[in-house]
Amino acid sequence: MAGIGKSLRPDFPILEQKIGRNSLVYLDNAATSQKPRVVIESLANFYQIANSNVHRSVHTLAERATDLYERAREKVAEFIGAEHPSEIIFVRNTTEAINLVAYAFARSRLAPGDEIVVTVLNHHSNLVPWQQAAAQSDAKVRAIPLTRDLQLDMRTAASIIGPRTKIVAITHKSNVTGTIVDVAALSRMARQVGAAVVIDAAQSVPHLPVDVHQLDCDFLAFSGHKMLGPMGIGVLYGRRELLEQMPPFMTGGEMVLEVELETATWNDIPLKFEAGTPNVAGAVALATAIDYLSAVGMQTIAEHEKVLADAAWKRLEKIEGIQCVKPSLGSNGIVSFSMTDIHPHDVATILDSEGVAVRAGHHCAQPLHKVLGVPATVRASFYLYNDHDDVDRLVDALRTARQFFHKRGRSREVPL
Ligand code: 7TS
Repeated sequence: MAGIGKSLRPDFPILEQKIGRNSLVYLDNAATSQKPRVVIESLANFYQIANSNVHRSVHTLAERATDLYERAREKVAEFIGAEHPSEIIFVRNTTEAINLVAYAFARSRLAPGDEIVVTVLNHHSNLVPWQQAAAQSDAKVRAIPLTRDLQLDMRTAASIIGPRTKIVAITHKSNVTGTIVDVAALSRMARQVGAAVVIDAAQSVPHLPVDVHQLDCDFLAFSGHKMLGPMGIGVLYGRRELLEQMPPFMTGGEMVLEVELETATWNDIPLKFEAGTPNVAGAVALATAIDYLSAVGMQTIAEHEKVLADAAWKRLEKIEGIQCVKPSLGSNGIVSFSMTDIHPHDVATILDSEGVAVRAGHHCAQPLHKVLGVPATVRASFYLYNDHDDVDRLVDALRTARQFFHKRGRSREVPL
């Protein structure tokens, strides 16, 4: 099982480098993933043989670029089980995708007294846009809490989702605890009251099989850069019927049909939501990333990460002074913790000096950290190219951190 990490690692050129004297162990995959050579080449290749603007000129390069761009859309649609490619809108990232829904869908539908239901697991990018939309409409944001074992409290969810609920905006997989939310169950509750379901899939689409029909969601957002693709390309899936009804988010070129000096009519979906020149090379390279992930298999990737995280937990739990943020049903490739007397940023700095890249902080999930009772955590997040040697290096580096601070006495306070 741990075999895939070792065999895939040579495909990722960045992992060959040293950090100081140590080989790089990259465990910050929840922030962004590294890119395989085929994706880097796909980007370069687009600019070498196909670069042109899309959907406008008739020359050969323009048709080649348009064809590659639209084939990338088809590939994304197939990857997440969308019914039609027109339900796939290319955006910059998850954040932009959720803002698109909050502006173009929510603001025109919310009335005073309506409620938007979120969860305490939500990343800020699936929380702040809803706060803004609610403030504009005199609506209210309500949050589904966690149980003590870091699962979403589905009983309370059933009492919070009610006749006033217009939108249920949830995280599929937490970027801090790795908790996987039972989206299909929440969708059923939302359907009963006629609310729309928006899924932040930034941490699920890159790491496990995701099918929009199984989840029964209306919108689903994710980022290319967390799934081996380039930065600056992301995806919003939206149910066709809803996208067709919605006004545009941004306006300008490409998203219009007819423009008079004082009025304009809108293009069909998906172009209605893709104003201006899109990131064509990014979309094409994202399609290459999807091919790479599919060849390995999403279920295989999910199981591989779970094996590594479980191996890490077993060892971490034996290190003195470690408080584990570990959901009872597993953390799915994410290992977050804090250490007594050592600030998370100090832990991350020492780990870096040992060549181990992790993230420390609140991971853009401050409400969740309030619930956890700590201002910050250290997070190691695994991906398909990691292996058991990386777990060994993480554990060794944490022991070094422990020894270093024991010698120096208590950690100084470092601001977040
Ligand atoms: N939603 C979740 C669950 C995320 O983990 C992130 C990024 C986002 C949304 C935003 O994605 P973006 O591509 O629009 O920036 N999470 C992290 C993280 O955990 N560390 O750095 C970024």
